Amino acid sequence: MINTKEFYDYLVKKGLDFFVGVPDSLLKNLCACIKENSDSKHNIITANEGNAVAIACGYHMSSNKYGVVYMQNSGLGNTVNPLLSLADEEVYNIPMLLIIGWRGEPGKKDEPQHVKQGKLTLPLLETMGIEYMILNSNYQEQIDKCYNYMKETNKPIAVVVKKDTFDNYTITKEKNNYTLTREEALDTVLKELNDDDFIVSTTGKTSREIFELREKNHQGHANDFLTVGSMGHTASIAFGMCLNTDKNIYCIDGDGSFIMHMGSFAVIAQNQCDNFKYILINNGAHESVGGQPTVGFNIKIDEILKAVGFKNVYLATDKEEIKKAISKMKNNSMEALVIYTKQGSREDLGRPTTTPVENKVALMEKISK
Ligand SMILES: Cc1ncc(C[n+]2csc(CCOP(=O)(O)OP(=O)(O)O)c2C)c(N)n1
Repeated sequence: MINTKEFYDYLVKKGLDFFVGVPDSLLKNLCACIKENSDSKHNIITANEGNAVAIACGYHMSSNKYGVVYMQNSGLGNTVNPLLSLADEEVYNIPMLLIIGWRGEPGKKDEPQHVKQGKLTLPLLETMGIEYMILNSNYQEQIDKCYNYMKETNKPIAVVVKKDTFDNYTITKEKNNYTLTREEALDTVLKELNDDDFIVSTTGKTSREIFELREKNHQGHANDFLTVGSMGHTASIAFGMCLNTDKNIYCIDGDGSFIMHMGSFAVIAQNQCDNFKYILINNGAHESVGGQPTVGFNIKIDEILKAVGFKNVYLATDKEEIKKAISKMKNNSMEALVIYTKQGSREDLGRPTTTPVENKVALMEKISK
């Protein structure tokens, strides 16, 4: 295993001291180390991975230094456009060091949403003409090579990081004063919905907790679409569903996911679907992948939603407020609820035991009734 702090220190020593990206579960320790040791001008946690590449490009142009862009391979798709039409040697030819967490590495067991992405991670880099190396304990030599490559070619280069590459580095989680956990908030929401209401829930622990709550309550899973991958698109999936059914669709989102593709809300809200019900659980963090902060607590999400066309946005910090808000949302059009929670989840939280296709088929059958 690589000592995380020594790796970080080596990057900084090389002048690779500007970090930008979206946190990843595999890079949890590295992201924690970057967060703890870099100030806010040297670590920008971005809305999505494409933004991170673009920021690294801007950074290079004003500093002539190389940005370090960190991400999960799930986010590689978000980077394709800026890597190929901005940083590419045939366009502006801008160097940066990509650090990519390799979920779904072939031969290693991982969740369904990571399998295809894992298989295609290296071929995708090859197709994009991006040189890469798989990070190992000779990292000093590897980073030296990356550095020289960027200097000589002005091209992006990637290091791909396997599971358990970095040793433990714990983040001091930013404490907030909220008392509800996400799971308690979800439990309260689920109890307010009935068998005719459908859910589209966001990537990460939200969907895992919903799955387990349904198991606990012997309710089945046919009412829930668990967006296991495709982070940031939950609201768009829910909106697409709303267009062809009278059933109420409750989108249950996270702040990281909301921020990732915030532009989609302008279009969704302007379409004013009566049955689109939006619930955002705001814990101010990417809790599912290690608790790195989002800007969720610094921005007024209710005002943003209202500004794009939601008619009313409720705020809740306890169970009673959640219940009250949902009873109103049920009958009103284009209303939303933002629930503020603390961070944290159960150690023994499981994962869905049904496959994504089983999940989809069951939902399609039920929603058509
Ligand atoms: C495009 C993409 N980037 C990154 C990830 C890794 N990832 C999975 S869940 C998650 C955090 C989600 O944060 P938020 O929506 O605030 O929900 P929370 O985990 O706090 O409940 C991240 C970054 C991903 N799955 N897809």
